[in-house]
Amino acid sequence: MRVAAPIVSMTLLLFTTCVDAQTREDTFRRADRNGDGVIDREENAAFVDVDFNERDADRDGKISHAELQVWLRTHVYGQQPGTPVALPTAAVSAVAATDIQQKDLDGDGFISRDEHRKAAKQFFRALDRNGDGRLTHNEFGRPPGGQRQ
Ligand SMILES: [Ca+2]
Ligand SMILES: [Ca+2]
Ligand SMILES: [Ca+2]
Repeated sequence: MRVAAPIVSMTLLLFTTCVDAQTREDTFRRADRNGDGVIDREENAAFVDVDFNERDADRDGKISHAELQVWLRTHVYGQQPGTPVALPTAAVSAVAATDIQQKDLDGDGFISRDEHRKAAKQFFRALDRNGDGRLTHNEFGRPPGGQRQ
């Protein structure tokens, strides 16, 4: 059975909903490969894996706390990779630690690809307000629990 794969991580949303509409826009466009304004299941699956690979810098199949901090600094604000964002180290460290805590189901201190997929799937469900397995631009742009228009 094919399972609908998820799309963005909790961490990304946490930051982007608080901070930066442009980053949300960029993320949506990256995930929406065929540009039809909807992120479907196949696009989700592809995006989640690419997203994992970006975070797992040393390609050992696990996202470490250090890797996640680097990723947050270089991706969260839609910056070019390698252009660190001036965020307080303690804040980035805390966000990374919280993210790992939430996703690390086996408690080894790392986020595995499988754990990443599971978390992203939950998140996708939260965003998919009408439950049709597709994310529209409108659904994507607002945090779960946010107000409907
Ligand atoms: Ca699409
Ligand atoms: Ca790693
Ligand atoms: Ca783990």
